Amino acid sequence: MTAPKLFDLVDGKTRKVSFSPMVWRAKFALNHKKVAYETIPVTFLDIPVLIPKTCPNITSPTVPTMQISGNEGIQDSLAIAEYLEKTYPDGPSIFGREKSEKNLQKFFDSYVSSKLHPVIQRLVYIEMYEAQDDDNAAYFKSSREKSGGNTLENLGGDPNQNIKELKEHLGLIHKALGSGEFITGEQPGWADFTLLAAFIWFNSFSPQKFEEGVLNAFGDQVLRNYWQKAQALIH
Ligand SMILES: N[C@@H](CCC(=O)N[C@@H](CS)C(=O)NCC(=O)O)C(=O)O
Repeated sequence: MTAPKLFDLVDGKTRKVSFSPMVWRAKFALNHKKVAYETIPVTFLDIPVLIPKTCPNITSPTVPTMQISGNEGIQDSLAIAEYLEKTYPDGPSIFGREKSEKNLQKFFDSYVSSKLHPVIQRLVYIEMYEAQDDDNAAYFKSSREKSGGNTLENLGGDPNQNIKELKEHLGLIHKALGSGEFITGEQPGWADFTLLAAFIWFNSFSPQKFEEGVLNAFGDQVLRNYWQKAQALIH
């Protein structure tokens, strides 16, 4: 079997910073299954051009998309993780062996996507814009302003209010991590991958706000220890 190829979103300026939370979910899943893979770095503007060229079955391209045998592409982070779980059943499980575990992890995934992603997005709109080259910056600004119905600055809102809201949403997670384990116990799983991927996205664009809004949010070491332990999984 040839190594799968993962389209990986990078910044327009250096083309080196891999920041997409959804791509990171897929990378964690690949690493967890110990599957060797290649990455194809793409900027926002490369996505609609390069993905359908390589994987003609993908007609509304987004990242992550993973090219498997032939030119077939699998799109969507959860679909990629489910494909890996099915294709490599003997490796460590991503979702847990019981259906109930998978259901709970999908619930956690929804919590991260619906509660943490919007507030992190507001906190890093400007930094994401500034990390792009001219063409990607123009695309990022116009696409987000069109869908959000406001300027990037206004979409970002009040940073202090955002940090406060982030802390509120992290409260239950902080409590769950108090045991010192991963969300899924001794071994990390899909729930951890969704959370850590969101942290990577935030930290890539604003290490300072990440420090304040996540690592220092609760006046103890719980989230810092979790982040530190997770570094071994980030590659
Ligand atoms: N549900 C999809 C979401 C994919 C998605 O929205 N990806 C974003 C990057 S995180 C994207 O491709 N954006 C392209 C754009 O904004 O032009 C998944 O989990 O993979």
